[in-house]
Amino acid sequence: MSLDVQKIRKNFPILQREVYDQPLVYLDNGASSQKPISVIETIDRYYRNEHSNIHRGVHYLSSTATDKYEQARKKVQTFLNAEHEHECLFTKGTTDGINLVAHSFGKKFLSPGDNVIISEMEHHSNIVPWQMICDEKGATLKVIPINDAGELLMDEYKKLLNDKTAIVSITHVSNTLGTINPIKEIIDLAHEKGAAVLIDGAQAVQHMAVDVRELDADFYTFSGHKMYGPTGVGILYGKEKWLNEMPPYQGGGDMIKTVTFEKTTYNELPHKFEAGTPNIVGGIGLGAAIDYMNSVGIDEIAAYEEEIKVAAHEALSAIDGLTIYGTANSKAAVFSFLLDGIHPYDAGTILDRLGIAIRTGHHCTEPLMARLGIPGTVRASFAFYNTMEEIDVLVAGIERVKKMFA
Ligand code: C6P
Repeated sequence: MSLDVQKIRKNFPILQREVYDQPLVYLDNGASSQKPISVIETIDRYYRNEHSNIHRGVHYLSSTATDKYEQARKKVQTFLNAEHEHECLFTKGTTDGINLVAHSFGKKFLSPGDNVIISEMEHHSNIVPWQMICDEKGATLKVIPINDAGELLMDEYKKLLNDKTAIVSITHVSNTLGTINPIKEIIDLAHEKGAAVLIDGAQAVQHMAVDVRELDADFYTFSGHKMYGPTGVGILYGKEKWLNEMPPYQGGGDMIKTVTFEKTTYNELPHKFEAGTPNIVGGIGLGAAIDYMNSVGIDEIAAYEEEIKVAAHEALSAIDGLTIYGTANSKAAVFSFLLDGIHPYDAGTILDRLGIAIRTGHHCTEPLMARLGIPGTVRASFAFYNTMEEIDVLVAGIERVKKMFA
């Protein structure tokens, strides 16, 4: 095994606790991951010793807080291999990043008769902002269908793309199915038609290395809280050429150069898109999460999670009456499933009592549920701190659920 998982688990205080007198088996990492002590201590230290507003003061605390925040941006730049630091914008999270692009890019570059392409497996965050801006601009929203394994139908994508496609917005990894989409091919095909591409990386950056330059992504967005960082902070990467041309998303302090009642001029990147006092501790905490992931090794994380995925797939597939939704060739360690005749909510409630935290419901992918013809699923989503033994605990828990409903 490539990682010393028991050692890693000691870095996560919450993994030592019990719920209902059972050891916690945390398999809800797709919703939010747990935090290593280095991130917790960074946040604690910041509020005890370092807090001040940033980009504003000449005093010691303000300039050190500013330096720390900007160092975190530099870490993000390296993490994504972006060309410039100022291409990495701090946001509230993935939802905020997608809304920023939809409303700012959409305002400038969407015209009546244009189209925007998304897919059938998108999270509501990558559907609703596009519906809103398409309605406003008289543009059409087109949807790439999937096959029964949960893979995008690339031939259908090629048919949807045309000269009127302004932007394609696709998830890198499906939060419900685990499918890893062929985003390089998606980006290249879009670029052939002159369309920009936004990648929703909410379920990707915690599992694999992402290189926005190699991908040639126009935009790439993710949340801090799913990659071992704090809540309320995220990143939107955007190519400099787009960010320079796009109008600000919000107005306020920090995003301006000069203001008179007659006219305002806007600040340079990245500040043009960061109005108001940001989530300073969130940004610094996100930097600490990147340091933590680097210290474990992103390739090591990916390799170990692949082992977990193979083992979990084998174990879950062997359970009688269990159907897995999402069997793509290329997928992450995310398992949505249903048990014959048992409502996901009932299964989730019983598993919870056994100390197993999983998510139930539509996972903010209602159109995907409609495509699959089901109301929801039980979802177990793994992280690199999960163990092979926890797969056994999950399987035993599922058998217990089945027995209770037999
Ligand atoms: N999915 C899940 O349990 P925010 O809430 O902004 O951090 O992330 C939104 C989001 C966008 N895209 C994808 C692919 C996502 O998975 C999520 C968040 C969580 O699956 C909560 S609904």
